[in-house]
Amino acid sequence: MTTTQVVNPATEQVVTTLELLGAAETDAAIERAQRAAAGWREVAPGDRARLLRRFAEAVDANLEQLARLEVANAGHTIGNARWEAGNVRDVLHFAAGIPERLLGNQIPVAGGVDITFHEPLGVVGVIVPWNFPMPIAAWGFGPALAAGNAVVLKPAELTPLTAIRLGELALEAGVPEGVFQVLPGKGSVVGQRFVTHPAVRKVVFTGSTEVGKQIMAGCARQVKRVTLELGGKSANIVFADADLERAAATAPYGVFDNAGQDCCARSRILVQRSVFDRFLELLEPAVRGVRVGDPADEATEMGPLISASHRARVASFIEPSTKVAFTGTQPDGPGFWYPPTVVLPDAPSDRLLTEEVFGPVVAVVAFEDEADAVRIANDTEYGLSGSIWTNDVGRALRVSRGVEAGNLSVNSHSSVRYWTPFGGFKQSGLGRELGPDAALAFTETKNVFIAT
Ligand code: TAP
Repeated sequence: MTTTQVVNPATEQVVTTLELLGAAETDAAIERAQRAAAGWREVAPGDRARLLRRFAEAVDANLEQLARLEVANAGHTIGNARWEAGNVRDVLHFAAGIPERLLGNQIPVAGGVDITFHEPLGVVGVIVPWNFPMPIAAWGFGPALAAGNAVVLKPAELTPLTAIRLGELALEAGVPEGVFQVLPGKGSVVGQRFVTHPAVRKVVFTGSTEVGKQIMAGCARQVKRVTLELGGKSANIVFADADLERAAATAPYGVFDNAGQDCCARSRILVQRSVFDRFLELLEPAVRGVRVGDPADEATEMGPLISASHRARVASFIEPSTKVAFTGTQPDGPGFWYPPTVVLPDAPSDRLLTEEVFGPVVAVVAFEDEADAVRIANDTEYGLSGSIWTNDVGRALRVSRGVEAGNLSVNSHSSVRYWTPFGGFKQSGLGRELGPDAALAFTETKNVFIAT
């Protein structure tokens, strides 16, 4: 059996050592899920709803413990980690509304009655990255379970602890054995088995665009359903007519939250040329003011990066020729720290404008007018998120319609609400999670005609 050491990224201390599942154990778990799915879909809708509510309440009762676990495992600030555990609870409560409202249609036809059903798929495999271990897991397993599927969940090797605890809480809440299983292991072993095992009928993958493409190609062999949530290079567009003070004061939090390890990070700031210099003057104190340090400290706003190798990758983006405008602070001593960094690329082809850094590095560029802003915002293979700062409501709507991205915010940097759909355009993904249609991603529509 292979093992892995779980490391606290803020201290570099080993938190625990875990066993990783191999292919045979993964197959056994998938087969257990297949048997459990047959029973779970027969659980009366009201009872399935009640079990999900109990699961949500168990998460709520253990919220502080889950949050502390995430601080230790992923280096998330305690404030963020509490929000993330609370988001799992809320997604489960929202999902608990699904079983009793999974309505089909009765469609008028000649010669009989026609009705549609939303049938569960069977076993759903959810593959989760290390950046938001709790919420991203719940966006998959909440609605999937609600729609009557069994779930096998593979957390990232670096951050398995909260997922494992969520698996225990589901069982304590009364979710039947085998319906929700957490399988720590390598992507190339456990994750790949989700792709190749015929009993897994859908894969929900969140992670890099590169691995997402492999998952999609692998799933194609079995015409397996797939939802992909991939990378981003989102734009924060600041017009001259915006509340410049607020736009500058909030911009660091739109990109440096979770140390920039956020698929929705607004890692390109596009500023109208007439206010470019003023915006940078206002941005500098805001960036220097970001409190970087011990994630367990309530006042901390930014923690460390996830690992030494990830820090080396982030650092590799800053070359000797890179124009660094200014940086924020970072603590001394152990931990995978990297300071908030603001760069001014010269050319549109600069890697800092085209590639996802996934760290606390933001590129600021100037634009001329509305059309130029939309053109630059769309000059990327990605299309996940973005912000528009303006006091002109017409412009806000025009630019929102023009930017090719799945989740935009006006005079705000908020992307994620469990009530609303979430997902990417272009190479940022395929399909949507959350929102009113969440369950439909985990069901097949069946049409039945009854001759009268
Ligand atoms: P990846 O390296 O792609 O890993 C993501 C998950 O896939 C991990 O659990 C990984 O397992 C697993 N995996 C790796 N290779 C696999 C394979 N061949 N088959 C099946 N599973 C495999 O991404 P990451 O570096 O952890 O996460 C960062 C990326 O995720 C960024 O690009 C970010 O933008 C994206 N992301 C997107 C979103 C949304 S919602 N669009 C949200 C968060 C993150 P192991 O790591 O355990 O091997």
